[in-house]
Amino acid sequence: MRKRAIITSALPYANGEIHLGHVASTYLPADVTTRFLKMNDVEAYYICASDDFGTPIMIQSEKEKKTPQEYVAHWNKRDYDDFTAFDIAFDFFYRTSSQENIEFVRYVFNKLVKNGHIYKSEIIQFYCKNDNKFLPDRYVTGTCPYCKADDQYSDLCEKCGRVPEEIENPKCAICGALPVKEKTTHYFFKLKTFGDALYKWLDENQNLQKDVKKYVQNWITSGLVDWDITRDISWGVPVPGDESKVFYGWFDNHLAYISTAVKFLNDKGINGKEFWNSADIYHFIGKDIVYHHYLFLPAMRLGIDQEYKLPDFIPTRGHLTLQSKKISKSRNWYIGLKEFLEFYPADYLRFYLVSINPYSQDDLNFDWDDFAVRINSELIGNLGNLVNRALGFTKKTFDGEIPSPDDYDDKDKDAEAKIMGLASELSVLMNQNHLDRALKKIMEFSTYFNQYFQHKEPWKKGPGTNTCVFLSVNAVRSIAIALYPFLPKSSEKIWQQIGLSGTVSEKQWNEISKIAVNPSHKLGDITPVFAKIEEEDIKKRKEKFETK
Ligand code: B3M
Ligand code: ZN
Repeated sequence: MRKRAIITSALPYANGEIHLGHVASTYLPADVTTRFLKMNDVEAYYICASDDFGTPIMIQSEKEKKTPQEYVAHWNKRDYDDFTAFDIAFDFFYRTSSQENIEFVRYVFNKLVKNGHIYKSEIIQFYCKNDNKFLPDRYVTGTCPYCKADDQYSDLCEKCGRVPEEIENPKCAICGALPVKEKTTHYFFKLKTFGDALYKWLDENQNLQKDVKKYVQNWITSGLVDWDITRDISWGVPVPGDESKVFYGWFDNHLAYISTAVKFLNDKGINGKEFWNSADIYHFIGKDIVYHHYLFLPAMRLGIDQEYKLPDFIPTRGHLTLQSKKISKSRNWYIGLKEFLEFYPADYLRFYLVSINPYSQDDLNFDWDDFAVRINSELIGNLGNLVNRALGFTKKTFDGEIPSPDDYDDKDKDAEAKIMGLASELSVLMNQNHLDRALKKIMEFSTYFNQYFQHKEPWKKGPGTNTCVFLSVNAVRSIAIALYPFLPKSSEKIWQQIGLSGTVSEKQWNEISKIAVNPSHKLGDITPVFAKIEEEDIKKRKEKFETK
């Protein structure tokens, strides 16, 4: 049987445009990984959805005088279009407010009830008398009870990553007033009772990042608290048997990973549940939602008897800062994906964001000058140069026809070995999620062949010229394939210029290490694959930020 995989990335709130911060930590690494898995004959599907429910969306749609349904439909489409323009190739992009998800969420709740993991409890909730609203989650700000960080939302401390039981010094986030406390009845998930099982699961899963595991296990050791899973608002999945309440967004959203995948697969005529349970499950996330993905999500799956298996990989990455400052939509300190792509090709951004993004929780920084330098000197100066040189020289000197190689000297043998070894060298890094290092390896391979070409001086047309041309064009072919998960458009362009048939997307990964451009093959038309970023241009882009 072919290996199977389901890849998800954190579901974007249907509440605003996608910006560079989103794609850097989640969507791009997941897209690169999916493309890589597909090239390795894994039956892999990349699944995502808009995250439609919750108080912020309800309040914003009211402000815009739209129904919540209209409001989320708008953002669902816009986000999908922006992702597509960035060559994020979802196999299916759906929504948490789908009928399938609503039914699944209610099903899971009922099963959790049946298994004894849910209880009802009267609680005191913050209530704002100005706004006549219960104030859940982001609607109260205050001081984190654990790390004492100020100005944190009541449902998540951004400093220490924990979910406060009760925020200190509360304020209404809408009007700033001191909220009062009112009684209401909520449903709770017994997260506390899952501490041991979660600890064990983390211990046993060797694919999870060690440092993340460690601090999640520390949270478990210092004591979990039961989780309030309902809200007194109208926009959400209604609680079975208590329909005036809805589920908290974090109860239903991650269930859409499953319901969306299952719908997609069932529609294809594949048994979705069976597929899920025999696949490697990947959830790509940013480090701010570790708590939800390493505790709530697995606990809920344990609570329904693992009817759907737990994740194998939860690749977790840091946040993007912009010109070394924290991205903030409200302060307009961000770069919208759509706007960015009006100025530069998707592949430039993909190249830059993968290059600066290690497989860790370290933050990464978008810097306009650094972006221009890396594109101009690395992508164009190194890789573009090799492509141009090898293909251009063949065109000029051999009328685009690959010559038969002569005998190999030591340099040629070494160059050939480099090609033969590339696929597996890259595989090791890709399988460990070190996408940045894999991309760097491709760049080193390109540097190597630039030097090889330089050393061989084929323009002197001495002995060994044919071999040099033959191997260099083959190296360009290897690059075209290896580049595909990272820069799909450029990879296809290079492929066409070599004059090869079909598309790279149909190629198998191990093809990277084959010598498959044969003597007397004819190259296609050659034009520069990349265009340099001009200083003037970057200056203009930067101006917008320098005035802030
Ligand atoms: N919608 C976005 C975030 O907190 C949130 C992710 C849901 S993943 C199930 O980054
Ligand atoms: Zn208020």
